[in-house]
Amino acid sequence: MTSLSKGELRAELSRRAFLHYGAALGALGFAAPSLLVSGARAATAPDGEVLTGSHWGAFRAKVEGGRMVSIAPWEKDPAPSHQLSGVLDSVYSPTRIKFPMVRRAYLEKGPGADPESRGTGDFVRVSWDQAIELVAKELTRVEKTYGPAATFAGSYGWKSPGRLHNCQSLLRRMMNLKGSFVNASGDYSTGAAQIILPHVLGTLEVYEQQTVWPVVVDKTELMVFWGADPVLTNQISWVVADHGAYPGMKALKDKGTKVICIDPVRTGTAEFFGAEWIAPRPQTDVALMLGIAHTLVAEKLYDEKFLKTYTTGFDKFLPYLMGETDKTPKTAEWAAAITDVPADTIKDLAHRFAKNRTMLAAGWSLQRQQYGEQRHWMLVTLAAMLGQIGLPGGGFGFSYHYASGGAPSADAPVLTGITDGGKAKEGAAWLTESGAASIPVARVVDMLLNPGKEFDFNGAKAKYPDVKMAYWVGGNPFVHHQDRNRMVAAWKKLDTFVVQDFQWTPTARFADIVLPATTSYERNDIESVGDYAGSAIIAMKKVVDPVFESRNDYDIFAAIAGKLGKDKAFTEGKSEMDWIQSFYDAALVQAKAKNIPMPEFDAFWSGTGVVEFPVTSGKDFVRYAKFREDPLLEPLGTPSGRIEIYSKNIEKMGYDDCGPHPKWYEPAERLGGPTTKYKLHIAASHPKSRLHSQLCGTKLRETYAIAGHEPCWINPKDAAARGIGDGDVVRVFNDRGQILAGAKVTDAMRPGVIRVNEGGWYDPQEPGKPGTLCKYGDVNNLSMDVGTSRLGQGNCGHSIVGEVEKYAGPAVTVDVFTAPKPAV
Ligand SMILES: Nc1nc2c(c(=O)[nH]1)N[C@H]1C(S)=C(S)[C@@H](COP(=O)(O)OP(=O)(O)OC[C@H]3O[C@@H](n4cnc5c(=O)[nH]c(N)nc54)[C@H](O)[C@@H]3O)O[C@H]1N2
Ligand SMILES: Nc1nc2c(c(=O)[nH]1)N[C@H]1C(S)=C(S)[C@@H](COP(=O)(O)OP(=O)(O)OC[C@H]3O[C@@H](n4cnc5c(=O)[nH]c(N)nc54)[C@H](O)[C@@H]3O)O[C@H]1N2
Ligand SMILES: [Mo]
Repeated sequence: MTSLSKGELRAELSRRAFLHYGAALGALGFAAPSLLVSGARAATAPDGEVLTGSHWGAFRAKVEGGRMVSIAPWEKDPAPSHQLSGVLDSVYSPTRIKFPMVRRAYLEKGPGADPESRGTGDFVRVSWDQAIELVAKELTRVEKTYGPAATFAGSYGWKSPGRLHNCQSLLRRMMNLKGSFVNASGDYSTGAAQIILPHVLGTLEVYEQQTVWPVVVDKTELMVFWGADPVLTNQISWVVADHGAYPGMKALKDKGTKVICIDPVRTGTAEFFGAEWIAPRPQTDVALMLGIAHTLVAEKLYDEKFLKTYTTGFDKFLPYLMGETDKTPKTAEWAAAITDVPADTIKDLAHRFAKNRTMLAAGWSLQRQQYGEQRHWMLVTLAAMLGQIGLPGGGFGFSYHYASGGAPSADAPVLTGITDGGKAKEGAAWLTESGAASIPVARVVDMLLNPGKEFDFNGAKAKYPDVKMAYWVGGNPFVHHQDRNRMVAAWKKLDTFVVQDFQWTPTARFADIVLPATTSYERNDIESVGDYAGSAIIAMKKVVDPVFESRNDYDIFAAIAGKLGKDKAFTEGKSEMDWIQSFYDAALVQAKAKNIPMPEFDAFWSGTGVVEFPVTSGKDFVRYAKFREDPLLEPLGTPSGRIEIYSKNIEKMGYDDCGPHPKWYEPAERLGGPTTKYKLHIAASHPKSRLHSQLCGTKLRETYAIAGHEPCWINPKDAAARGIGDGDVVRVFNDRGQILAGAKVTDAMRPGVIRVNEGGWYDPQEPGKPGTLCKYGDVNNLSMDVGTSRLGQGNCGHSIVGEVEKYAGPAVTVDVFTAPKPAV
């Protein structure tokens, strides 16, 4: 069911997780040759104003002479994102891919030729016909020669919203018609948490609705943002952003509710709330939580009755907490030595958590680290000890920072979308996606480097397939994946790498065949507003005609399917508007059955292009209230029906890196770690003015880049000790790689921690050369490519240490933000 959106995936995965762990046991013709600067093209999309949607929210685009000239947020958006200005620029930026292009050596000598020239920008322009032919032939050759598990189409990333032009579902739809492929499961966001939490709570939890903001505002006395920066991260959603968390956050602030931020950075959220700032050493949060838990026990502040009624296994966890099993009581003093948070502060947190109605709202950075599974498990354990789970405004919440979790859900029908047409496989939950084989998504480089190697994943064992070809759409792995140098080496193993995007990303530069896609503003589509709120269905009407020779993902895949003799099966004989209407009509049927007012399709599409839904029962939702009321009739989807502080299923797996109860594990490297070589932790957080790497190629970059590089935030003490001044060009490095960045000296950083946001475009000085300097500042040159543990196999993008120095080398030119020369 990879065709589902992350929102639907959320519900679907929860359902599967429930079944698994649950009580039951457990688009083409030849396009007109491109003359074409966009403005010169005859406009079929009319001038005027068009309402559409994006990850950054709904907006009205103004079109003049066939060109989008300005963007204004939808008037019903309560908190529009400043990033919208970059969205306009992204359509016309110099990074746009104009034509299909093929790497010269590949075109001349065939698959696998001269892999060293990947990334050097030596491309040749080809016609669409030639490009489609090349791709179709290669798909066929690889399948015939090496079998179904030699093509990787587990392509991951933040493709644009839209239920039809869902490029990843469309890729897999085409691949399923061809034969089969290697898929990927999970995501980079919550790789560890989404595997551990079904064992603990019976749901993915990370993509579930939260106790709603109005209840939090009313009842919460102490709000704790733990490794979470909701003011920054709620700007975007997987579907069209509703921004419904912002009115909630504002009301909480206006009420004057006490807020604590536990974060190595004094975040924008901390500043917005005027919060108390507690800055532990990164990666040590489990120790902090254990110190608090120990204090609760030592001072008899924990809720024994709650533990007895609603949880299992506390008796097996307690001896570890008190040090009976390992002679190390996890006292506040013990925790202070690891976390660098004073023991008195830790005890004080325990007292205040117990005394107040406390909401522990955790972000996901915590689990994008080695042993990441332990963080959310221990946080649930701590919340269980406090006994407030299921009470209005108390307990824990793992999505207050994401897609406006906690914005009340509307009574809305479910909007379906194009499917990948694959048959779900029977077996372990993580294997149920279509494909000949599946790997945990962040193990892709490990897979390429180690064909045939056995790996563990959530109790199962499997072998890596031997992949010869990869096809990527709607993602930017040469920015999002960890340890760039290892990745560059692994990629040399591929015969063929096809990339379909609308911009010359670092990934597209490393491709053999580059296919130019349209942006979602160049085609018609339909989408929901709000992952959790589901407040509306919106028409994403075409704003402008395709820029240059770009084509819709749907049309590209339909053409490839056509070359394979499968065009009817791919299109089912439907046009773009037929598909869109079919999704709308399926929602309309549900709406009628539930008496939810919704116009007929034609009235919707030719009218305002938006249907809003009312909020009724969703407005006072309290997570786990039903379970608290009646744990027998409303059991959790865990084997015991309760919160599992000890998991017998995990015990059976026998992993040494994820035991049967939450535990402190010393990571391979961390700030102040016993064997750590480098003195600084590098926080690779999500950026305020981008969505990962998206919009990095736009004018927005000029608002934050320092001396033309990605910023590196550094505390004044750390800067002074290294002779670094504000605005200096610095070199950030460790044994894995080196990048340039621009120093931003600020006391918002905890000493010992520097910050370089993820998503900066990889700009290698010598493409393909191991260890080469990244000229712009892609932090994933420095991160490590290991799984969180054998259980979750998530990525460890937040486990980085390194050093920084004033850059003394020769001046460099950042040139990743213009198209490679032959492609201009
Ligand atoms: N060190 C470190 N690394 C991290 C993280 C971290 O915290 N630290 N975070 C991780 C997380 S949580 C995530 S989710 C990933 C994000 O990684 P990605 O999702 O890969 O990042 P994006 O920059 O959003 O890339 C989306 C790409 O899809 C393209 N695209 C958008 N719409 C379309 C479309 O309609 N058609 C086509 N063909 N292409 C389209 C965009 O142009 C862009 O190149 O990064 C991960 N990497
Ligand atoms: N503007 C914007 N919003 C986004 C995104 C984006 O790219 N841009 N990406 C979206 C996506 S795909 C996702 S998955 C979410 C990501 O949401 P998160 O994973 O929650 O975001 P991060 O920025 O990785 O981390 C949040 C905070 O955790 C802190 N932190 C890092 N390490 C530690 C630690 O060891 N301990 C503690 N206590 N704190 C730590 C960071 O300093 C940061 O302030 O955001 C979403 N929202
Ligand atoms: Mo993510």
